[in-house]
Amino acid sequence: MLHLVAVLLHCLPLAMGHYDICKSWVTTDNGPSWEFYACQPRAMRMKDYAIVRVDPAGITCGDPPERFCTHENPYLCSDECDASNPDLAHPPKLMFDTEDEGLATYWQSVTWSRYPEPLLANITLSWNKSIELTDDIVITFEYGRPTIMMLEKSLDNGRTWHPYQYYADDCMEAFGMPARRVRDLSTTSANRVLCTEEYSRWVGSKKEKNVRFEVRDRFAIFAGPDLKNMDNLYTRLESAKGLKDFFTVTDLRMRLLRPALGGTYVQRENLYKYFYAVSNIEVIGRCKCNLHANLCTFKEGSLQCECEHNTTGQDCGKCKKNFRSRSWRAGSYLPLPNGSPNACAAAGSAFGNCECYGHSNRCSYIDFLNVVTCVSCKHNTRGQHCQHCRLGFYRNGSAELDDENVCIECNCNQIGSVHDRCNETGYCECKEGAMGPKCDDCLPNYYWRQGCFPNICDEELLICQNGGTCHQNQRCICPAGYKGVLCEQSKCDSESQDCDSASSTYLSLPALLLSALGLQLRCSLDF
Ligand SMILES: *[C@@H]1O[C@H](CO)[C@@H](O)[C@H](O)[C@H]1NC(C)=O
Ligand SMILES: *[C@@H]1O[C@H](CO)[C@@H](O)[C@H](O)[C@H]1NC(C)=O
Ligand SMILES: *[C@@H]1O[C@H](CO)[C@@H](O)[C@H](O)[C@H]1NC(C)=O
Ligand SMILES: *[C@@H]1O[C@H](CO)[C@@H](O)[C@H](O)[C@H]1NC(C)=O
Ligand SMILES: *[C@@H]1O[C@H](CO)[C@@H](O)[C@H](O)[C@H]1NC(C)=O
Ligand SMILES: [Ca+2]
Repeated sequence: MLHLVAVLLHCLPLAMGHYDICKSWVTTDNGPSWEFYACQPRAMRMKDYAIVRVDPAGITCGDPPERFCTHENPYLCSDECDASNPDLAHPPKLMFDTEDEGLATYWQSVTWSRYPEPLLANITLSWNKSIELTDDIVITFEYGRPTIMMLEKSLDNGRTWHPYQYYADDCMEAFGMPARRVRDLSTTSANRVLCTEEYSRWVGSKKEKNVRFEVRDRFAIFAGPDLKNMDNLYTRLESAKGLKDFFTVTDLRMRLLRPALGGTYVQRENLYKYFYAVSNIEVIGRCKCNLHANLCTFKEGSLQCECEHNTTGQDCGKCKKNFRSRSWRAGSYLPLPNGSPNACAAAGSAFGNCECYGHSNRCSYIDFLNVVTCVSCKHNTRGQHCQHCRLGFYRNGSAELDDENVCIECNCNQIGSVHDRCNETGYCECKEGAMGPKCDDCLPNYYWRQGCFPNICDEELLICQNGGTCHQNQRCICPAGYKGVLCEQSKCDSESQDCDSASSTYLSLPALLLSALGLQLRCSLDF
């Protein structure tokens, strides 16, 4: 009987769908205990949690009130958008509401009255949480789909953006890209960013309203047409570099670049029929919890994973305090079907009291010293407990000992420093003449030339004499007749021999003329 319960419990994860429980109480031959599994939250309608922003300011119609018409009825421009009248207003929130059957509510832009200046609008959705797409993004346009648009994504809360998909009725003309279809991608190109013409051509504004980002078609490359072979998809998500991240976003941005034209040309005499109208943006996905949570809740304005496996953080991306005896790892879909929880372990539980501050996954017992020590400390740490920084690194004062950033590279200037080590505040030991935390500067009266060398001349103490000029603190350029490091010696002061023989090479033109004259004079005297 007990065995049967165990078997049943064991099968539960599969029966209830994939990876939806994090642990279960099982009975084994050694008695009952918890068993842990990789787990993930259910997919949700993410549009309910997004913060939306529409740019530029003033792009939403109705302020001031404006008339518009449709491609079907281009000369009956009697529809009105008026932001101050709730019945005639089209604010951004109408892209996210639940609609009554048949009655579309939509955000609408101003009309293209400024043609030929482009009509541009950005719709940005932000979650302040990484989410993994599990189904197609579907953007529903009323009155025709844009003839040019672009979908962008961010993975870092909007700090950086990347193209996700290009849409145009003529990809080559709009983006200089050949048109491709997601259905034609292969296992090695499933995460390619492409331009598609499927959703931009004019088919009549009522017939086909949706613009898609095809997540299912890309999944189908691995899981088959009906997504029957999800195991293969999960295996691929673990092994193919960048594939998981491809489906992960924190923000999405639709850049609307040219509205529906309803024909080949823009009719200048009737610009009231060109605008954007979006009635719905469907984004189905799940919170990214690194396979450490099966619940994700909306708290304090953001989605947050309810972390298990003794992890913590918005994405369960860290080990909880006192559970950092080995470094944090994401759970894995493999081995099928339950995956690996890769749970964080309490300090002192798994390794006979050897704390490694999360910088090592392994301890070893050194027999002759009778100590347990961490093996292969990562993150530039070293020591029995990975508690020191490696040589050439120093302790990050604002990071805790179990932080990945705990050790910072000294970065000593190779030429200016005695060695590549530094003190606890990151100061390197400088050679003579060098200064600065990294020894990449020179002391006053030194100049940099593959290291710091004392000035030969300068403007203060070592001034070139007798009208000489100082060249890059390295040498005095002396006027004719002077020599010495600071041009302090007259050439004629010393042996006259030197003065004469050197003179011809250094003498200026007037001086040459003079000496020539002198020679002549001497000659005439001799006569
Ligand atoms: C839309 O966003 C892009 C950046 O992704 C920006 O370069 C562009 O100026 C924005 N357009 C408008 C109309 O705000
Ligand atoms: C984003 O989420 C984090 C973690 O939940 C929270 O601390 C932060 O205040 C949120 N930021 C915004 C702008 O909502
Ligand atoms: C997490 O820590 C608790 C003790 O606080 C322990 O009972 C539990 O088994 C741990 N979970 C995992 C997955 O290691
Ligand atoms: C020091 O640690 C903090 C906290 O993790 C981190 O934000 C910062 O970037 C680190 N400093 C350097 C120079 O790596
Ligand atoms: C590191 O060296 C700098 C420069 O010599 C010094 O100012 C600083 O106090 C030193 N820091 C420590 C912790 O010794
Ligand atoms: Ca709507």
